[in-house]
Amino acid sequence: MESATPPQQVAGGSSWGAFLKSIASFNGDLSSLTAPPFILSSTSLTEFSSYWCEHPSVFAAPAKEADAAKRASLVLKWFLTTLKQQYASRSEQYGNEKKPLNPFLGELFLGKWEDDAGTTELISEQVSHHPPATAYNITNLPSGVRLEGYNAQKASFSKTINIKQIGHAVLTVPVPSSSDRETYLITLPALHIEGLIFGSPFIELEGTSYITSSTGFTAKIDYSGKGWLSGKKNSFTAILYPTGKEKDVLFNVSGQWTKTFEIHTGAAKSNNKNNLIDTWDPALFPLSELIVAPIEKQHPLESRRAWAKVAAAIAKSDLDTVGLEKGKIENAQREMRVKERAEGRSWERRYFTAQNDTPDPVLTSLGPTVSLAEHGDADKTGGLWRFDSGKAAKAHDEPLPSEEDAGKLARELLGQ
Ligand code: HC3
Repeated sequence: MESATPPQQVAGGSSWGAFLKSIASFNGDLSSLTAPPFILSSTSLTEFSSYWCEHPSVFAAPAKEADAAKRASLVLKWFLTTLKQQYASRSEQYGNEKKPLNPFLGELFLGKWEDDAGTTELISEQVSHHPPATAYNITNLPSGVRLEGYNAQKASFSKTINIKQIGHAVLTVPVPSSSDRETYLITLPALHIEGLIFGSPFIELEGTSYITSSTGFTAKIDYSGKGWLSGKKNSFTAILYPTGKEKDVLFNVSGQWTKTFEIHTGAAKSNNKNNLIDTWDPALFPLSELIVAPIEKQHPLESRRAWAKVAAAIAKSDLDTVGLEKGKIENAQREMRVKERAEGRSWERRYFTAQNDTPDPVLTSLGPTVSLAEHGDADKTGGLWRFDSGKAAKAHDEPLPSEEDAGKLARELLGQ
């Protein structure tokens, strides 16, 4: 794991101080932040979708639980275990949060996990560029547990970078010994960057997020950080209750999302070792390894292949080449959009379809509980994105483009 980089003057005259000044006047467009080279990450935001499932057996566990309330508590547990990967996996030592690559429209990140939970497949696609939005679908094949969702970020500056996440996730869990499936609607927490002034940025979550289920349970998660006088970094408390009856707490969870947490039955006031039913310590549960095809076997639009030259230049801190190679992709993408407009067509997403005209059944039934609009803020994410199994089957059956066709695609779409 890399260590935190202290504020410094770097070759090319790009200093942390200059970066802070540019942040203070930035317009909310995260992609426009010109960060110094030591803060650039070679990981694209399309890869972040994998952070939802780095413990596939925890992801699949609810499908084995017969009791509906306990199932909901396992879903809550899984969600809480993902927070460390989502928001701190890149900055384990704290203070090393970097600026990810801003994906191009149509960028793909595909992978799978093979472990005790069987095969779990991941599909992530950049479905919108203006505004930037990433959609994903993750399926554990043996259990049928499936997560789909999409997200965008709305950033603002007030003392630091504040990010509101727009979008949501939907988890589908097959109910054991039945043909029923239950759905969980998951909202995404807001976050801000701490430690900016010291040149060691890390994420703190804030506010409240929810998980609400078609079987009538809601989990409310409250995030807090280290205050001036008390509190610990990355803290949270969560309660699970029958939807609409917040006082009838069935389970409560508390701890730090980067460290350990405990699950008790009932309300927190009665917590003791007799009602402690589960604990989580990430140190005891190693992450399952995500398998990604070698670059030469990837589709030209797959993230690590498309950004390979930029990533190599970032690794060498060669800012000129980073700028040049990024510029090639951005220009080719701009030209493609102009061409599409002239031809009266738009980019065909490979795995997802925007469902803007038909009311979404999950948002219609569960959205009001968690204050999510029926249209899912589609105007801020370029659409209400849902996984399209028809498109996925077609993509699955399509052979990889020949070397010649891959070259053509890379030239046309990525300027390479
Ligand atoms: C804000 C963020 C980009 C967005 C990242 C998101 C919200 C993306 C969706 C994932 O599911 C969860 C997630 C985790 C981390 C978020 C990133 C942290 C920093 C990055 C900014 C664009 C970079 C700001 C620059 C700097 C140097 C302060 O890190």
